[in-house]
Amino acid sequence: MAIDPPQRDPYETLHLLSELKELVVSAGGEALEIVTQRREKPDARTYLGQGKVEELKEMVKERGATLVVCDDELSASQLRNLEEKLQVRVIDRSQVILDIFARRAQSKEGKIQVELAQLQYLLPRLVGSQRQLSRLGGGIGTRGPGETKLEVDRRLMRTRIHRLKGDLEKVKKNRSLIRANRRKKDFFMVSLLGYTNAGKSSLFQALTGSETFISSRLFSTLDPKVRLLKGTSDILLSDTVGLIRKIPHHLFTAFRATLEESQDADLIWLVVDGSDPKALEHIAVAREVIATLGLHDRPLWTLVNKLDLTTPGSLTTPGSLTAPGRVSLDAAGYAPWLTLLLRANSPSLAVSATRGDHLEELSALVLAERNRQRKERWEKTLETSLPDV
Ligand SMILES: Nc1nc2c(ncn2[C@@H]2O[C@H](COP(=O)(O)OP(=O)(O)OP(=O)(O)O)[C@@H](O)[C@H]2O)c(=O)[nH]1
Ligand SMILES: [Mg+2]
Repeated sequence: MAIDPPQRDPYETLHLLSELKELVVSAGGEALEIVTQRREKPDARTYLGQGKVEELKEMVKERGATLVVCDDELSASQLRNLEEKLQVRVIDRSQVILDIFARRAQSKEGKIQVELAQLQYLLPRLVGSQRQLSRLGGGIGTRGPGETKLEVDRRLMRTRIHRLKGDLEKVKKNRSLIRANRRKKDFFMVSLLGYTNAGKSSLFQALTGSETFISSRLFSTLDPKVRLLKGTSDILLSDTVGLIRKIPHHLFTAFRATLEESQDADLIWLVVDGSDPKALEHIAVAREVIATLGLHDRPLWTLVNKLDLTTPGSLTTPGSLTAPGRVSLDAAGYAPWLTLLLRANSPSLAVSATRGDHLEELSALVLAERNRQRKERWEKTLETSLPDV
């Protein structure tokens, strides 16, 4: 559910909710109904208005729903009031994302990060609340490495948070040692960043030949992976966790250590799903994160992926009503909006990780970029070491 403010384009609300639906599915749930209410701002007590809550209650009963998910973050009292009225569990978007992360966490580092984010999210929501976590039962938002620990009291939660932060520091140190080692060996580092489901891991797999977990569910990758680009001995690709809009704050902080794998990037590939009507927005979200990580000064190429899906037959043109069959292709054989996307984000290249389009070209371009950067560095060292005349 979400409110649909009058100043917002109604399609925008639907897009937000269809992404929320994807998140619910990725967390192992099934979305039965979408509920929106046109109003300026959320009701302070129950998020939706009184009448709408009643309507929702009926719907929950009728459809046998066991969970209500809100796209916006809910306060502790909104959660409590809604649960009381609806008689089912209510969670928000952040909790769904946290839950997916908890399911996917494999490595020790991933587990620490998720548990930390879960505890930090829950702590303020327990204060003054009557919610008893132990009574919540199963379902989305209750799973994960933190599950049993969530039943201990707040004081213990704080101690646990403290301990996890310490553990994370150790992980960070370890990572930076590995990175320093890599730097010494003068590897050329390419970091793949981008919205979740853009195809980063698919591209990584195609270019390195190493098996990776790939799926149409959101947040398939949590742990960063680094491998050599096929046919080279000094170019490393690093695949990392996907991004999403409104990423829960604590999760972002917790996963910073993971994202910092990109800290040494000599080149960033911003991977985007070119067949997604929201491609432009996904690029904006990724750019914001890249800036937050202090990487905006690095050379960045936009890789518009899933070229195989952007043929006129399957094309979804953002904001336009052009009938698919009537899109005329330009000289490059691309639909006009794809060319616009490429131009607006240049340097850029359209690729298909699964069909292999332009991957050889991409590898060749990386080699050239590595040589260019090396030459530039040598020239700089030469300049500084030459005596003044
Ligand atoms: N048609 C098509 N599908 C692709 C292409 N590249 C990736 N996919 C599909 O897109 C989905 C997501 O791919 P991933 O490689 O897991 O995406 P990701 O960016 O690593 O996603 P996260 O790890 O969740 O951030 C999978 O179902 C892939 O099979 C492509 O070039 N064409
Ligand atoms: Mg991935």
